[in-house]
Amino acid sequence: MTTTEPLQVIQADGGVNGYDPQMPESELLHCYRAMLQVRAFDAICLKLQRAGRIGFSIPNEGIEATQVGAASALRKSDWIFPSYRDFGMALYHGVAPLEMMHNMFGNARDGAKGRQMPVHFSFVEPIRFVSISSPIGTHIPQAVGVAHAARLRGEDTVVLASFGDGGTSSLGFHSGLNFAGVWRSPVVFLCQNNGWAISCPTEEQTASDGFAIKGEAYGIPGVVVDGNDLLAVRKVTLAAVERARAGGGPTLIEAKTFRMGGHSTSDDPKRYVPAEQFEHWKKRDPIPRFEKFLQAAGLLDAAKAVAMNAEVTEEIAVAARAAEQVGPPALETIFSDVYAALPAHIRKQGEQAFDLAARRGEARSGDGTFPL
Ligand SMILES: Cc1ncc(C[n+]2csc(CCOP(=O)(O)OP(=O)(O)O)c2C)c(N)n1
Ligand SMILES: [Mg+2]
Repeated sequence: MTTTEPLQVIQADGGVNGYDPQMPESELLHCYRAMLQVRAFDAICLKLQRAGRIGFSIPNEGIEATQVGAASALRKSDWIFPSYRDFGMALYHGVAPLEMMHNMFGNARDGAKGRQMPVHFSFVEPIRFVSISSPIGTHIPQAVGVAHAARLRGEDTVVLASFGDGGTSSLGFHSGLNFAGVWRSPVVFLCQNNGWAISCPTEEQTASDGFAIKGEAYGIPGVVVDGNDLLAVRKVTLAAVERARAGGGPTLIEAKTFRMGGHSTSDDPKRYVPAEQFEHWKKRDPIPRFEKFLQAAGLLDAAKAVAMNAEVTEEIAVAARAAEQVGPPALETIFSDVYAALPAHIRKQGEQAFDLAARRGEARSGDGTFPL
């Protein structure tokens, strides 16, 4: 029921042993571009954070193929319950980097009005990308609930719930998988096993033989895949999505990968990750690996790769500059989106807050009126 050897498609020389991904050239290049976008977004956010221009960011280097490969198996009508290391799924589905940068700066155009941490994105269009939740694993039963609701309504929607190896120790993982198994919910669980939960290594996380096997206790088949092989991740995710859509129930995918950066910009992984692990995984970088495949298939050459990289980096840099120009959300937005009709005592508190901000010279354009 559970596979143990990670499925691979792309070989060291870029060959695929006759495998046909059944993706048009434009789609393969779109996947490549989305991975470049993740890496550029990461690199620029790291610089912004180090320069004190944003507060925080989450590195994704090394896991781009897992995010993009899995996202490519979904329809726009499906739902994503992501982990905080999954924004490549949003980029793949066409969320504009500028929308994401508004969140990184917590500015007035941020969809969450600056109330979320950076990287805690949520989007309704072009795909339902549910707000990342910081408490690990809490989104797993929520994803199952949405999948169950879709089934009750007779929709053919599929839900992807993504989490890390550390997420499998949460209560949400066990209750979520249990009910998904009982209800045969149309949900795909994606465990990104990157070997670490901040500084906790896999061997201290679980005594079981990997993570895919954990599905068996809940009657859910498990599949292990090479998470740095975009075509392999897409292949297993597509099979799981199609099974779920056809009423076949959930699947637990374990994607073996590695984060080449810190847990967050507040972390220094060199203090706990052995240097050999970085060297081992550097040779397995998912982007050059996919480049080799594209080159072998005659879809990419060095000049085109350089040009795409430059174009994507410029796109993200332009987005960062534009988002930084947007001011912070107006003070009154802390009173919005909660009440249909603002209670008198809240209105009074607001007016006092606006008055105080004005007297201190802290009021900005827009502060001091209720939009409600
Ligand atoms: C319930 C809960 N416990 C602890 C934390 C602190 N914390 C944040 S990220 C993290 C590690 C999660 O590791 P993993 O699930 O493997 O994901 P990765 O960061 O490796 O992608 C921890 C322990 C938290 N956010 N929520
Ligand atoms: Mg992890």
